[in-house]
Amino acid sequence: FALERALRRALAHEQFRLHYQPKVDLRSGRIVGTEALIRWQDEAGTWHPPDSFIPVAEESGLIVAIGEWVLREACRQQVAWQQAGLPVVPVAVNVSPLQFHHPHFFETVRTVLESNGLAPQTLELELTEATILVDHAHVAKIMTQLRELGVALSIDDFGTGYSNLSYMKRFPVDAFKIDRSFVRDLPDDADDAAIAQAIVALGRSMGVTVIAEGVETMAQAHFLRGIGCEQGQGYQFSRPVDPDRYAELLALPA
Ligand code: G
Ligand code: G
Ligand code: MN
Ligand code: NA
Repeated sequence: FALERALRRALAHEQFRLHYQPKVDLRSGRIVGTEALIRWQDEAGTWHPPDSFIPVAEESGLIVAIGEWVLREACRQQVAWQQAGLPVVPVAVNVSPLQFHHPHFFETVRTVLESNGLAPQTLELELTEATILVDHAHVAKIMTQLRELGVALSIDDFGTGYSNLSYMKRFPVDAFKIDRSFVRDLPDDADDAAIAQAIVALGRSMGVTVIAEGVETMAQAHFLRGIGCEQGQGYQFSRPVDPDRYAELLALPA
């Protein structure tokens, strides 16, 4: 419970920050989107990686409040970048299962966009398979509402969940993010190459954009581009960086 208490304090004392990692068009090299990733520096100055506190936040229910903070902050930042005259690309926010299934989730998203005067098209939500593979009727309803509003939806860590592909057909999504475990050993690993190709083919047949996560080398980027994967994200292009650094990247010509 010490960690839970520390997280409450972190929220109240504004100890969370967002870093941003570009998503890149593999053909042009241009930045076509960005993912907001939470960071926490406690009062002693120690940085905590999200893997160390997001699960606790999820178990305690605090993720609902933290997730709402992330959404507000990402939208506030998006407005600030737009006002600074930077190219407009969608900002993606990770949504955890509890947060998505909270009764007020859709209304929260709608209100945050509206209060920031932000076009829904500039927001994307990253959901995991774990989020969408329960309570189909409710999930489909919320996803449809979000899409009708204009918010883009992507499936994070694609391929690591149940991967019941017939479910995928029923859910309206804009992008599949190939999990980085399938990218790490590209291009040499024949199984991973086959998986990546299958996901790209699936995306193409469904009209869904495919983005590879965890792209760390030129060889991986080259292979992915060769099989028709449209976008990449990873250290090869940029680590997650603070908002000022991200604005610099966005302002650079591709
Ligand atoms: O940012 P990486 O650097 O360490 O993130 C690790 C994990 O934490 C990833 O699975 C990522 O999706 C998750 N994560 C990062 N930021 C957020 C956030 O704002 N909300 C949720 N729910 N998960 C996040
Ligand atoms: O689950 P999610 O995709 O939201 O997780 C994003 C996580 O992946 C963050 O922890 C981020 O720091 C990490 N990440 C981003 N790019 C790379 C990369 O090229 N290699 C590795 N190993 N991790 C990455
Ligand atoms: Mn993600
Ligand atoms: Na991921």
